Amino acid sequence: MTPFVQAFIGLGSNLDEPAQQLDAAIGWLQSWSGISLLAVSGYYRSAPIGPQDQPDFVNAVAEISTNLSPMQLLSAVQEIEARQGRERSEHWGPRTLDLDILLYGELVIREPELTIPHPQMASRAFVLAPLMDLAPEAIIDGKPISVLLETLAHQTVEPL
Ligand code: ROI
Repeated sequence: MTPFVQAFIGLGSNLDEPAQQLDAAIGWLQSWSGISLLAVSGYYRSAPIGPQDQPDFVNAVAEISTNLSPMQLLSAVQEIEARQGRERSEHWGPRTLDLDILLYGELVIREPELTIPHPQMASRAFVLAPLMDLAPEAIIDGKPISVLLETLAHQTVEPL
């Protein structure tokens, strides 16, 4: 059996009452077998990165402890996305719920289905701002999260 590992999940939504989508996703994480919810960041409103012709997002990060393997955790978050009506249609398009595994302990995975740490997190203020609430001392790609965030000051992210 896998020991418990501390992990961080990024949450995002820009459709169908985004803040309520995040509330519901937190509820699923809280009740999921093999997952303990440790903390949730504040909710942040962010301008869309990528295609601009879509609503603003609401983003947050959840800190969990889990004895699920990385692939089991990926299945769990995909199941939660599906339960909340996520349709995988448009790449980088609007979505009711997006859950990304950001960090899984100290593990580094580079598989076609799963890359941890999340490959784009270091360049996305909508991930780093909420993560900063929970892990202000985190080092990502060898750089302190606070330094990374300063370089991304042009990306609009504000507390909801
Ligand atoms: N932009 C923001 N601000 N927040 C997101 O969660 C988000 N998710 C995405 C893309 C479309 C890349 N842009 C985003 O998947």
